[in-house]
Amino acid sequence: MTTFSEIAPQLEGQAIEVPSWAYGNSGTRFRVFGSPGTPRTVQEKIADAATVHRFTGLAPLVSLHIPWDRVDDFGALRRYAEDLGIGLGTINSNTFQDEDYKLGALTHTDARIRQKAIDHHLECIDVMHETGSRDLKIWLAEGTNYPGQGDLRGRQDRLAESLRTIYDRLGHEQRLVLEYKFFEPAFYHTDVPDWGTSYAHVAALGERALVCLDTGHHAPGTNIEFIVAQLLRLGKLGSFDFNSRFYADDDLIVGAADPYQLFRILYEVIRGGGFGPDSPVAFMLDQCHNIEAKIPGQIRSVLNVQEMTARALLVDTDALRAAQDAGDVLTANEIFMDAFYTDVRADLAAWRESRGLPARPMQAYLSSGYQQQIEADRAGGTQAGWN
Ligand code: PSV
Ligand code: MN
Ligand code: MN
Repeated sequence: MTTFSEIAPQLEGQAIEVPSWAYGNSGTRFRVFGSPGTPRTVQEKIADAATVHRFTGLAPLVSLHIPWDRVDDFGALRRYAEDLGIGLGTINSNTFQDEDYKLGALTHTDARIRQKAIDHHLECIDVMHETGSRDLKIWLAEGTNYPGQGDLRGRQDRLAESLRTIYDRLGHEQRLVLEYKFFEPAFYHTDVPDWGTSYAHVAALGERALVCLDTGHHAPGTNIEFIVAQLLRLGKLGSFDFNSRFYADDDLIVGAADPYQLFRILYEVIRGGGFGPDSPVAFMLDQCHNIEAKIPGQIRSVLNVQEMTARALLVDTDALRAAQDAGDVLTANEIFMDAFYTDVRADLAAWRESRGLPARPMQAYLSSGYQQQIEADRAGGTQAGWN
């Protein structure tokens, strides 16, 4: 049996990137609920992200969304974040809120609209140079609602061409991660519906193009850890967007709906060399906190990832391999489950304390006065959100 003290050193340096949009107001198509203390500016979102890092030691980067987080001086924004102890991470493009993109952006039949969408991505790359970001994340809201509406093949060809132009503009240290989603907002087909399609495009582009796996973007019952294993095997897993789903693209707190699935995913990440200081895989959250408090929601999220990582590291891999090789089905399963069922919370609390962090980050945040302060300071302003 592997012990916590044996695996603890591997937890050092774990980094989970948080999304700026988790701090703004969000909702469903039925209602967006406001909440006291919600940031009014990108600087306030960054301050909240830095607070999550201060209490957990787990979230050293915040990911930005353009144009939601557009500012005049990204260099100054970077310095602002660094002064607060964090960095600016992945830059997310947005081609889903412009009238021109109703029938497509990078896939559009009209060359002018395609160029407009490409130019937006080139602007994102310019931003990345200022912010020091490594990754450009592309999620496309493109597809069709009705059979016959678009030429499936032609759309793929135009997409490949557009992505090529964007990829060729990347700096040598920069990467493109292409996210897939099997439905919504288009419902008959989406242009990048699955890992295979994303893989086909990034493989054609080159080494610095990789797949982004959003845990909420699969059909129910999909074996996501298998996809993780396969992409790592192919050297093409670039990043995760972690969240939980029950029905659709729910964007709920990671590990809330199915902690065992998160454990299984993290086990494959570790197994495939995707965890640790030299790993090319970015761990990000892609979540919205529609009804719960946002900063505590993010604290809970990064702690869930840490907790399941610790449990996955506890799998006794030598014993597991021996049982697998011996064809001992039940022992192999038992070894796996033993690690999953191990409660690591007390060990993690003591470990945090030994590193100068609060043993219980959630309680420490709630009694810190930060929430009361932002509620007082930010009263009366226009809150940021999905805008
Ligand atoms: C829409 O599905 C989405 O949730 C994607 O997962 C993106 O990563 C995110 O929005 C931000 O653009
Ligand atoms: Mn996502
Ligand atoms: Mn999504």
